Amino acid sequence: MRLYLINPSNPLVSIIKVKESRWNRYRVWKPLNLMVLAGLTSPEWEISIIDENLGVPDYSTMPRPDIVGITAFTSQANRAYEIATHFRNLGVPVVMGGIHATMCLDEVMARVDSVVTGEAESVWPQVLEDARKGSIKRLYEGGIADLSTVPSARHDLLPPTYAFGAIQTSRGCPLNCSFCSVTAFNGSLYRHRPIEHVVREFQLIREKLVLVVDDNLIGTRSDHIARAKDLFRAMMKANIQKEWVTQVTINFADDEELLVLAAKAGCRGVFIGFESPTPEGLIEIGKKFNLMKGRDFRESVQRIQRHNILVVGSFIIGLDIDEPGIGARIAEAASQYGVDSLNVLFLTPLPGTSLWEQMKLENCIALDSFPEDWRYYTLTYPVARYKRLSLDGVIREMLTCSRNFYSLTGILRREFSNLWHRRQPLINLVASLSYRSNIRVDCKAYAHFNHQHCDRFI
Ligand code: B12
Ligand code: SF4
Repeated sequence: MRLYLINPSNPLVSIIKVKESRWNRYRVWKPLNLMVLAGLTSPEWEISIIDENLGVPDYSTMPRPDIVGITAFTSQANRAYEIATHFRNLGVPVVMGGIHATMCLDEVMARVDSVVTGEAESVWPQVLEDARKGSIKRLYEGGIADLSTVPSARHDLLPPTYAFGAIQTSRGCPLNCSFCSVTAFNGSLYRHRPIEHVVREFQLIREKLVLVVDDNLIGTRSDHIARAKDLFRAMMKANIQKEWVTQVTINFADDEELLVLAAKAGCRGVFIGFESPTPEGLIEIGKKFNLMKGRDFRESVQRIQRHNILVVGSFIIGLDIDEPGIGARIAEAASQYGVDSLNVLFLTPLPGTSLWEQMKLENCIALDSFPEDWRYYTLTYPVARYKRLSLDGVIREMLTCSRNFYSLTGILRREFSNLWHRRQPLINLVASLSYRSNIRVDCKAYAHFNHQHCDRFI
């Protein structure tokens, strides 16, 4: 029995355009979801994981599979439907799962044979068993998984092309920020995998560099932090010898022992959502814990960096309170906080979030011809009518922000500081050059986008 697991490409996402910037190799990540599904699959299945981000194969020249499983973020949905149509025309049953299938069930149901909603651990073996018998059901509801049942992902099934391996240690988030789908999809309970499973899986990863995909590795409570410390101690004890990056909240900076252990366990970089440079912005999107009284962001960032851990700061443009000048303001705030890299995204209503409900109610969603328009839901295109910024205006703010932060003087200043403090100057330089070269790519893409869609934003 032959199973294809496919991660569709999204040609509009600049991070996958490896040919346009060779630094982008460091920004193409493994589809961990498909590797986990493969880990849940029994040995009688011959599995191929196809990541179209490495190149779209000619499926017609490949052996006919018995079933195809497709994953998709919202931005990949259109390509997912094209792949589904190809295989359904051959009479091969197609199953789709993941975040988009869960949030847009009716749309997906109409285009594939079977849908798996939620986390798949409890239902995937049954899907395959039904497929083997030729009696696949239209819907399987996975819900929220018991994380002790998450198998080691099949790290051996993808080529050694990627710069980073991938692993997950926890799921769920109680914070429910208005723009984020994690709480809606993975639930508000912070759950974690048994530490020994995580350590064992780390040892299966070939790559020296690893992305720990958790949304917030340290959780929100003191018992979560205690668990993170135990995990780091276990990783040290097992001598896993990996360098890894992950996502955390700024609270990471508040516990010196946590920072020491993380660094000793191999942590080399963290991605932190600052989201807005103003308290009003943070209140608007519900990111209240960034408002902790007396928090000095610069001091917090420096405390993390002192442990040789790079900090990537993420911000959003397009909030109701954002006015012309917000791009420069974000670049200035990011420089003032002292982050090593800056990642700025357009406020985007993703299906299933409270932002989606609100923007729909206020009739602010400009690109709403679905499924075609999903390809723009990459957070790198404006898809909504923003309160105080026109389409031209919001794009201008985005470009100003990137140009200011990634100016040559800005890069050199940060590089000099990293060299001085011996904080991974090479990784930081690669990231900065990658971001800088993407400005050119983005500029072209925005001009084309504006030309095609400006009338829909009026
Ligand atoms: C790692 C990650 C990335 C990596 C992706 C690596 C990859 N190729 O998978 C990178 C950095 C590239 C990335 C990029 C983006 N991401 Co991202 N990312 C994540 C993150 C943090 C973890 C995903 C993960 O690996 N989880 C671990 C696996 C095991 O869980 P899972 O994917 O949910 O899979 C389980 C189930 O969903 C299900 N399942 C999944 N697929 C399938 C398929 C079948 C057939 C079946 C049966 C089941 C099934 O089974 C799995 C096991 O239970 C999630 C947040 C999250 N917690 O999910 C955001 C998340 C998926 N990303 C998101 C977004 C918006 C993006 C971007 C569009 C924008 C951006 N700049 O961040 C880009 C888009 C890239 C693109 N190609 O279009 C959103 C997606 C929302 C949506 N509706 O689409 C999320 C949910 C975060 C959020 N803020 O809401 N991302
Ligand atoms: S943005 Fe981060 S903190 Fe907010 S709900 Fe999503 S995962 Fe949780």
